Amino acid sequence: MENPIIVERKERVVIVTLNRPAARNALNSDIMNAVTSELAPLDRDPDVGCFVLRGSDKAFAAGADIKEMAEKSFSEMYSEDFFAAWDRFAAFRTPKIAAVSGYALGGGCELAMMCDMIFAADNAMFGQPEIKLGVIPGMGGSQRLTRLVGKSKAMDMVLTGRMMDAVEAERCGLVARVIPADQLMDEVLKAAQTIAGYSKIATTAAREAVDRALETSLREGLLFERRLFHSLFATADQKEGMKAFVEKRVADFKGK
Ligand code: CO8
Repeated sequence: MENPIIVERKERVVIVTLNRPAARNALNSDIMNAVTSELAPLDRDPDVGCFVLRGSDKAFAAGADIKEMAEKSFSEMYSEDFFAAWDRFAAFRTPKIAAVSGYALGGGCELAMMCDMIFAADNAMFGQPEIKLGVIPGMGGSQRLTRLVGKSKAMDMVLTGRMMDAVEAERCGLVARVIPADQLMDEVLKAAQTIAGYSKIATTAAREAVDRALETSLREGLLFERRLFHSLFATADQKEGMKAFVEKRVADFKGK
């Protein structure tokens, strides 16, 4: 059996490729277990500064594997807490970029939204088509999509099940950048290497602070940010970063 994912390391960047192209990278339990278990030790590795998650040219992922789910009963879904393990991927602390080419539908769109940002090829298509299957989004689509694009657009996507292209996705805030398909990985890797070159303590704190904005009030969020900012003055990387600026040289961060 082919490995459900391919994990490669380029210096401080880890590239994870979903590897079921013939099934449009439909997300089955094998993929979920491979992603969560293989990335867990890398998430803790101080020498890994960024994850990149990608699919094939045709499909980032066409959703949860409908064939795997179709015959399950409520008690099976509930007792195994079906697909809850993806929460572990969302909780990884290493910055993660989704590189989306082709379809990102249902659980595929939701998996992309679990990443810190989405870079989309100009052929990317996003959607939450679960309604067509008699169900609703189940991996965060009703929650993360609403926070990213607002209620009206989220309702449009979730209730009609239509797809949106990369331009619309960028316009409404789902996607950070749209890139010509043949340049997608170059640009994603450039951004990933930039992020991975910074202090991992600072990048971890930065994403925690941004994520907090979606969870809390402005007053609490501002206090959380300020306290995190203060706490970074306990790190050697803060000293190095500011010293390097004053000395007009490139900082050499150690993640300490
Ligand atoms: N599941 C299983 N198999 C799939 C899936 C899928 N989601 N998507 C595609 N495939 C398979 C097809 O069955 C086909 O298999 P085969 O070759 O054996 O017939 C193969 O992939 C190629 O598919 P197509 O021939 O359809 O390829 P096209 O390029 O013509 O079309 C599409 C690609 C548009 C992506 C089309 O395949 C499609 O619409 N797929 C289904 C999309 C969808 O409905 N996704 C939502 C799934 S439900 C979901 O994601 C819920 C997530 C929450 C779960 C959490 C629970 C708690």
